[in-house]
Amino acid sequence: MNAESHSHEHHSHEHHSWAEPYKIKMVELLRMTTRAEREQAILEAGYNTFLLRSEDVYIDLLTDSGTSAMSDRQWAGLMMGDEAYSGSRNFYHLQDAVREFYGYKYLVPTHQGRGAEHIMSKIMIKPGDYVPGNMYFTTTRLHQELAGGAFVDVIIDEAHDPASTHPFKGNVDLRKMDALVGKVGADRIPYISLEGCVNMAGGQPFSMANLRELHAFCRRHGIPIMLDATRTIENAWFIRQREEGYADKSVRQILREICDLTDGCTMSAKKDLLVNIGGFFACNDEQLCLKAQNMVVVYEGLHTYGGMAGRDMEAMAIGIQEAVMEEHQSARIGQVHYLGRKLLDAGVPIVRPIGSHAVFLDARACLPHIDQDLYPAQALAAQLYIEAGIRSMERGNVSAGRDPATGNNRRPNLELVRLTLPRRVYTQAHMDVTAEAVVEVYKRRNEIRGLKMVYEPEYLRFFQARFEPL
Ligand code: P70
Repeated sequence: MNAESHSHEHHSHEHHSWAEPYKIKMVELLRMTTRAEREQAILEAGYNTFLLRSEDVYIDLLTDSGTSAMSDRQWAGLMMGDEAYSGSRNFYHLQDAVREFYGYKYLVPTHQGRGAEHIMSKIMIKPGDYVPGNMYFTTTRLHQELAGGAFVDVIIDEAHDPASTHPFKGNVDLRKMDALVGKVGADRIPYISLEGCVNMAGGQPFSMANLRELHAFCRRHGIPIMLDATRTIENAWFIRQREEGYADKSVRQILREICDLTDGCTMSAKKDLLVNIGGFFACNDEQLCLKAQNMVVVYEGLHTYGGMAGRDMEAMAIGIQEAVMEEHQSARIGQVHYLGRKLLDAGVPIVRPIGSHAVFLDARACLPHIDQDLYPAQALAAQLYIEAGIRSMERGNVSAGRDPATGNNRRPNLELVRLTLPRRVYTQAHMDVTAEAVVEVYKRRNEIRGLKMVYEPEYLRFFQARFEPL
């Protein structure tokens, strides 16, 4: 109660400085490089930041996935790993934590998020089905397609506009849902995939009001809501900050309220849950759980570990408890917003509002002279690496891939470079250096040229594609 009211007081002074609710016990030394070394490294990496060696990177903002710092308690949890093949005590700890904080009855662990997506897609989607979602995610959509389904985007239009300041750009457009049901029929829709802090839209939350409306709609039509719970705790924090009636509720309460309006989830625990590896599928329906348990032994591992070590499950169970702490989210998202505000103040075009886990540069606005099929965001990410050894990730035309029907690049409206912040890893000075480097690159934006793709793998091409400068 005391801690609760204290942190609320903290929130009401939104413009005061945020601070980390931890101190540093161990550090990892970084290697500094010269500009000439970086020019060589990115050339060898085919101008793809995924193909750089991490030792050649100074500040690694490629992803917040599996890159966060675990706490001393989580590290202690690793030592309590029960590595029995079956029935590990750590599985039961994790199941208890998922039941307590997320509220789902049944838990099926997987090695990471896409393992859970694979299993859910296989057990729920029939060939010819349509799977609506509040914007695509790369791995999620691929597994839907591999199971014979077609993804349908039902996010509000504002989400595709980097300049729109709508506070809940992750919302589902109920008219788009209604139109889909009218067109294909509810029996061709196995579920709607609902993501918190929508990654490809810039880390944008949905509102509780929108979820409640969606829930009513889906109940009417018998369509389950399957949550992509990867960044839902961060979504809960935004609801607390922005939505009428939630300022006095805890992140923990809001998380439960979200999950209670859904039927199950897939989870990449490498984000919100502060672990380096892991994921799960969870649901309330026993029959669905039995199907998932049966599938997990084919692709991941026994249903009490699903590809994780016992120690990983223990670290995750502890991570859940740390992730719902108000002061954790306040510092985590506070740091993202600190970096974002610096770039806004310098006039650099970024996706607004600033999201949960990253600041997204609007490469289309930065580099209007580069056609989208010459991959402006890919080129910008390469330049930022050359400038200061900062690694970011393309989230534009390369990530979106080709339309299976036409074979053409999808040319999405959002052509972005994501500067993603690991949790509890970098300092405010790192944010200052990052902002300075982005501003330097932005100043010489007119000299930046596009790229030609010279190697294109079939699936998830952005991971391994290679480019040459024009
Ligand atoms: C990222 C990572 C993973 C992710 C996610 C959402 C909302 C599922 C997953 C899959 C890693 C990544 C993945 C594909 C392309 C680029 C980067 N996102 N749902 O950096 O989980 O990686 O554990 O299999 O964000 O955003 P996993």
